[in-house]
Amino acid sequence: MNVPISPLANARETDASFPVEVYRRDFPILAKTVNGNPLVYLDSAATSQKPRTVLETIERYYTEFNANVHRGVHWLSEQATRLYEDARGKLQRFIGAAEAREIIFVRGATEAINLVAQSFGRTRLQPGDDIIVSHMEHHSNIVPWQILCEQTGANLRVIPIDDAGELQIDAFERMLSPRTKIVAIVHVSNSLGTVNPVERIIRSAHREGARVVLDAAQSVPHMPIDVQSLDCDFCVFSGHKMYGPTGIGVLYGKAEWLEAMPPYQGGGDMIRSVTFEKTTYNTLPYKFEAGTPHIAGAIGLGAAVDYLNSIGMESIRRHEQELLSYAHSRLQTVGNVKIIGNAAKKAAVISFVLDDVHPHDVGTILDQQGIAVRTGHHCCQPVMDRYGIPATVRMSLGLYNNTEDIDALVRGLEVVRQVFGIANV
Ligand code: C6P
Repeated sequence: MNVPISPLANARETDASFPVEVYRRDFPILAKTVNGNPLVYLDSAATSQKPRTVLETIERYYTEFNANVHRGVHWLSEQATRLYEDARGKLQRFIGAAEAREIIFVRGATEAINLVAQSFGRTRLQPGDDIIVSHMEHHSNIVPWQILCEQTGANLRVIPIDDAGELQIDAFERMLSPRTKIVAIVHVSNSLGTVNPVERIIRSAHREGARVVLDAAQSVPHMPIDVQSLDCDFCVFSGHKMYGPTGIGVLYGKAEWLEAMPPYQGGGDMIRSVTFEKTTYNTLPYKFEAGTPHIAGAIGLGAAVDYLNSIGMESIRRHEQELLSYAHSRLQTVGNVKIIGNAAKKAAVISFVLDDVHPHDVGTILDQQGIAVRTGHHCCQPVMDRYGIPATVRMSLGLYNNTEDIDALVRGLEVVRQVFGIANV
């Protein structure tokens, strides 16, 4: 096991500078009981829970300011527009983008990747060009590129991963050539937890003139991100994994690329003028926000950003790293557990299998104890194929998790072992 074990890894208490019990009270759902047990929520990689401030912000928007944006001269519309654009500014500062117009509100990471593939990719790729992805991508960062390859005659190349779940960077660098047009890479793997060396990947790709799409769906909620210092060309993430609402997410793109890209969808708000002879398009970011946007979602996401800033992303990262180390060491005490993904740098996710017990059975027995984990292929079938397994059990962390949650999981797994008669083997 390569994950560095922090001095606190075997202690029951977490860092006193991170008052997790106080933060837990911000999340009303964590007070629930499920199947007669206190809820233990270990599925934040699928979606995070929402703090009260986000819930209240959305309610307040609908009760006090609801109107369409960019369309009305009336007071309510001006308020809604101001709140919506304020949210854009919050997202800009949160990820260190140079300008607010580089933040495009979309439905989530999936829509953002499809937008880049169809707008940026479709107009630039030629037969014989290469798009590079890695073996650990989410289906959302594979299928849009496969569709683009079918449309343009480009080839999809895949960076292999090793047994620990790390990218084979040398293989990637050998793969790069002047034919490489796009490198689409996940920052933190949702199935293995691996934190990829994206700074090096971006530098190497740029040396060959390729553009980099960073899938930050599992990194933005867990660590500070600065898109300018990373120098990625595009960065995508979903609001619902970072304590915001569902149905809202962000495409960040460098203005020079977004300016040059054609619209992805046509409709209201993305035009400057329309006649039957010719339509001209709006400026950034509106060119890519056709139709009435998810106004409440964007404003709710802005509230989530305020909440994260009030705690501090570096503090969240440290807390989750300590908890991850604790979870790794505790899970290793459970007989018959095999962790899938032992990269030296991991974040917030541990996938594992328990002998011959199907992950769905593990998940069902844990659920009976109020413990929520995800089981299955986690939208990463190629990762499962790489390890020769159909599925894993995945526990994933949010800022509200504590050592008690991990202890409950360990106790829950002992119950699974008893049910399947593999205890004390
Ligand atoms: N992963 C999980 O349980 P959307 O669905 O658009 O919000 O996010 C897609 C996505 C893209 N990239 C990565 C790395 C992801 O983890 C996800 C979503 C969830 O792992 C749901 S499948």
